[in-house]
Amino acid sequence: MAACEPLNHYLRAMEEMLKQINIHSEEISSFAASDADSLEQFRIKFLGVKGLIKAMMGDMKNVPVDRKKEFGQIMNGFKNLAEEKYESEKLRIRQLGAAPRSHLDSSLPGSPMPSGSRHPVTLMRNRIVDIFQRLSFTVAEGPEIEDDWHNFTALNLDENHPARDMQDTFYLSTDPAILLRTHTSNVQIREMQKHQLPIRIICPGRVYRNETISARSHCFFHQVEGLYIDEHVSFADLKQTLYFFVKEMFGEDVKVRFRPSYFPFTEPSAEMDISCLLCKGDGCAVCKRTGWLEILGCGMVHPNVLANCGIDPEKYTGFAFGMGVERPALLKYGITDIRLFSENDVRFLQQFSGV
Ligand code: 2NM
Repeated sequence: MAACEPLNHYLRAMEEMLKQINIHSEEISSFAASDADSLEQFRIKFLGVKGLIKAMMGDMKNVPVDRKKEFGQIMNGFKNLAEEKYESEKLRIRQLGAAPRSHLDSSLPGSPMPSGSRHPVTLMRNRIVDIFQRLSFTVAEGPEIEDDWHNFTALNLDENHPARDMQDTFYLSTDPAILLRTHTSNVQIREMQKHQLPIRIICPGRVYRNETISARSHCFFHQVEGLYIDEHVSFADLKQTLYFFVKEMFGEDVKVRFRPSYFPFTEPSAEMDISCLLCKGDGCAVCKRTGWLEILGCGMVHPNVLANCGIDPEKYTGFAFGMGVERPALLKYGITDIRLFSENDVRFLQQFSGV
């Protein structure tokens, strides 16, 4: 009996270890780490240098020699179970950390967006258009690619007018003649053709002329043209409308003068000057020592133009005017080269603000 005592002791120890392995295997299988801390606790408990598995491996010496192999396999399985659980939980916790975090405060103000600025030509065009809108003019727009009739013929320019020359106009085709409009008057022609009278429109837009590009002129630029047609519209109406515009645009102190001129589409025609904004009329380099700046052309719409659009010139009269946008913008902002307007250099553009 005495010889059996140590063997029984070993067997009991081994049975106890198998029981422990069963209990802990269940614990390991059902383990789910709630955070990195609880995962670390798991690692220390089972896989740490002073952990359960290390301790049980140490107890292998109590296992009878003929059971060592079997017990070793059980121990290895137990260790793998713990290690695999640890790795899979580590991965899961890391993915949880990468998910959107709920502590982000969506009510905080966002990072500021740098605000852009309007183009100086747009600023000047809007200023001009706004003033006429206050006089009940409405904005009308039309095509930049136009046929010969709407750009020239309807406007009373005969077949031999120099503006029709290839030297001055960009033709896209000659038969039929399709071109880039040389003024926004094509919009007025198209409005008159609708026969909805009276007409009171302001027409801003880009126009094209085949000119040598320099500091003072470009092959495209911007215009604002206006048209008012009704019964009994007179030259006095034209003058008062443009006086109002000049006062609003350049201030009360600015002086105005009309000079007789010629356009095929108006009769009589005039050009309007304002006293020089820089020298107040004394004479300087900007006004070429004249004391005056030419700002627009105008006149009473030629009866032929009204008739071309199907409007009875015996019943209706009207005035029209046209001005460039770049020239006054150069003056207002003290710019000396018109080419800056079309180069899109951000260092230039970001200097302008306002609406
Ligand atoms: C100008 C000067 C004078 C003008 C005339 C017309 C139309 F279509 F009614 F005949 N539109 N624009 C006109 C008149 C334009 O620009 C310097």
